Amino acid sequence: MALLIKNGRIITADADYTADLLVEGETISQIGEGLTAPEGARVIDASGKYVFPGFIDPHVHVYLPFMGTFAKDTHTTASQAALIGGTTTYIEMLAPAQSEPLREGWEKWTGLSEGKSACDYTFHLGVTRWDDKTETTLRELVGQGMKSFKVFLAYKGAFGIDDDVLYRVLTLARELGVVVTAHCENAELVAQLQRKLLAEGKTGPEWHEPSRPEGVEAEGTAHFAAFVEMTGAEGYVVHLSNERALEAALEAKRRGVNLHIESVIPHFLLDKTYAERPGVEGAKYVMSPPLREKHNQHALWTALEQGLIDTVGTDHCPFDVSQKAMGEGDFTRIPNGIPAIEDRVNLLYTYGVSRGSLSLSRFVESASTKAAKLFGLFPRKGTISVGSDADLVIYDPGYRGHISAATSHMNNDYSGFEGWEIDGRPDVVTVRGEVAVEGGQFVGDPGRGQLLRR
Ligand code: DUC
Ligand code: ZN
Ligand code: ZN
Ligand code: ZN
Repeated sequence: MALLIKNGRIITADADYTADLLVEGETISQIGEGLTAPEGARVIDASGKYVFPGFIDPHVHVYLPFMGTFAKDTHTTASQAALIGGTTTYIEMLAPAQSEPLREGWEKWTGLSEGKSACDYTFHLGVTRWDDKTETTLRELVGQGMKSFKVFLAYKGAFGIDDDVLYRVLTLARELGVVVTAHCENAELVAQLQRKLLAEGKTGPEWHEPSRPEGVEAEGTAHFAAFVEMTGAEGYVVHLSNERALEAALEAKRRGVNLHIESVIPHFLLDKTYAERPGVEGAKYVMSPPLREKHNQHALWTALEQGLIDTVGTDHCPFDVSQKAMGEGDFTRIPNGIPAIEDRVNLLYTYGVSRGSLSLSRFVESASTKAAKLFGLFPRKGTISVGSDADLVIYDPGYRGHISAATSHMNNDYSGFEGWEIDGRPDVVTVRGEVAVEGGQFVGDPGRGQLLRR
């Protein structure tokens, strides 16, 4: 069925105007004033609302075995929560255990997602070990359209790789023309500091941040940047959390290193005092890199508005309260992560655009367009133009509400943003031309999402 969206204020990374949009099939067929609806078309009046391109979350974990347990979402729950929050595409980190060859990981991750997601999705290929088949598998999967890699410099003995593997991955990526995304914390420093703190009897969640301080991330960032520079590859720092790491990345960029920067919504809004709450209340806020001192938030918002930070993701990673409690008496055993896939867009809009620290164009660019450009989805995704997929968010800036685990659609029993106000929300969300969300409710086809080959 065709869809005519009338009188919306259309916002893209480089335009802001009021017009009608005609959607036929899965794509946008016309944009203009006074468009008439073809017979049988559904007409939606978007007066007083924004029309944004579907938002893209470049960094989520849906299936994640971690510290002997598993993140709680399935693609069914994560994708519906994403859509309700305005995210129409997400990129999951495919992160095999080190005991698992990449091919097995690929089969596991695709098996868990196929036919389960309501929105479109794709993967960053996590390289967690290098065996005699890794290179062949990477070449094959890149050939099938999986054009980005993920490496962890942190997590010694789990996902983390050493410099030899880092060099190989970047060299191959350079040859194949794919971006390497990296979790940049120095694994050895983290392991040593964890050991020292535990030996001193410092076992609560408040010691998570001191076990991986800003300098550990700054070192990891500079380290990754040096490898990107020496190999001539294209790098992307994920979840950059603080001013020192930002300075390290910007310094590399000034030298001409081909590096992009992502920060994630918890680091813009939450500071380390949340993780200093006693017991499991603090454990809820344990993620890596950790929540930082508050002054870093100002640096992130400023860099975001200036375009120095490229993208805003979530690092969505839902562990519930009982899983968080596994780390009682040893903060190194708290599963890392904060769920946010549903809330990223509303939080960025509210505390960025609505409260005055982010322009509408930067909002759209950092939460949608730039990820599409970096990861080979543009202009199919990430913009509103004739021929683009009709992934659209009709956003109501007049809505007032607040975030709560009780009303969330993510499979979790707490929210890191419990009680936070939101100044807007998606009213209607479409995925490739079909309405998936109306009035805050999922009304779409639960299995319609496609694996995007790029
Ligand atoms: N950080 C998290 O907080 N969770 C999953 C992995 C990561 O790097
Ligand atoms: Zn990470
Ligand atoms: Zn180093
Ligand atoms: Zn992550």
